Amino acid sequence: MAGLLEGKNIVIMGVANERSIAWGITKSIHREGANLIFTNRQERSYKKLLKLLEKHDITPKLMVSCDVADDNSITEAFGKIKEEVGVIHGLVHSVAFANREDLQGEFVDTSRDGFLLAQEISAYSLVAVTKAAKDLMTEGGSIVTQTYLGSERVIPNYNVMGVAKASLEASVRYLAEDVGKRNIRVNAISAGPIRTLSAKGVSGFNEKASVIEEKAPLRRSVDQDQVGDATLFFLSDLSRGITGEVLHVDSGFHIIG
Ligand code: NDP
Ligand code: N5H
Repeated sequence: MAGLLEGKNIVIMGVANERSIAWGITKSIHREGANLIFTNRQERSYKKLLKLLEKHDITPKLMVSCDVADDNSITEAFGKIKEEVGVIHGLVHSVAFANREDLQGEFVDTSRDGFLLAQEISAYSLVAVTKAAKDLMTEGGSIVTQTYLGSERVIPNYNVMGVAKASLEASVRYLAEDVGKRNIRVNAISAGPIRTLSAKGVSGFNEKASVIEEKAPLRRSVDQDQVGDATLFFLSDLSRGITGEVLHVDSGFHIIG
């Protein structure tokens, strides 16, 4: 039987290493026959990704550098993708950043610069890459981003990132309306805590992860493969009637009061 994404060209932004959520997504969509186009910011991530692809015997269609903080970098990256690949059918946005000092203590102490930086990299970047990607999605498409429950509730230490994720989720809805007429869908996955490079060293992670195992309906933590399969659903035709949605992949934790 043909894979769910056979012959589809999918751009994946945000693989830093084997623990990245974007790597879980890569494995799911590779399994279903997608052609993979990767973007990285740091050289270090690019090298890690090269090794990972080799280890898993995956041949990417293209790898380009892209810093979402820089409009020229986005234009160049999507220009190269257009040149080398032409049409794309999907985009995975798995990128966020905030200063470490803004991920502890009280939200009220967030600096102007820290607030704007979190918004720029973690929310505006989705707007900027959707603008660039939509012109390459001439056969329709699907865009999927990654969010966290801290957008809906006050979760200690998530602070500036919670406000950025609220902005990201609202952007998903506004973007969904804009690009819907081109048959492009925009959705988000709200994942439970997963130990990744980003999560490393931020206070409060262990506590949040253990609460899932105790309190979530499924009483187990979430992993990259589960997020990968849910993202695959959004990228595939199985979700063709869904846009502007935030889907929780969190063992059901968000329904518990
Ligand atoms: P990773 O650290 O593996 O991935 C974060 C990625 O963001 C890195 O690949 C990094 O690229 C990229 N990035 C940061 N700044 C920029 C930039 N300016 N331009 C381009 N890329 C950039 O962590 P995760 O996999 O955990 O994070 C992926 C997404 O999942 C994030 O949006 C995060 O908020 C979200 N999420 C994570 C959860 C978790 O528990 N881990 C839970 C819910 C949501 P580079 O390495 O090249 O710098
Ligand atoms: C309640 C929690 C725990 C506390 C908050 C964590 C927030 C993490 C998100 C941001 C994206 C982490 C971040 O920006 C770290 C950087 O300051 C430092 N790290 C880096 O620069 C590394 C090297 C690179 C690869 O990282 C990035 N981002 O570029 C939330 C957790 C329970 C769940 C969670 C961890 C959510 C989330 O959004 O990631």
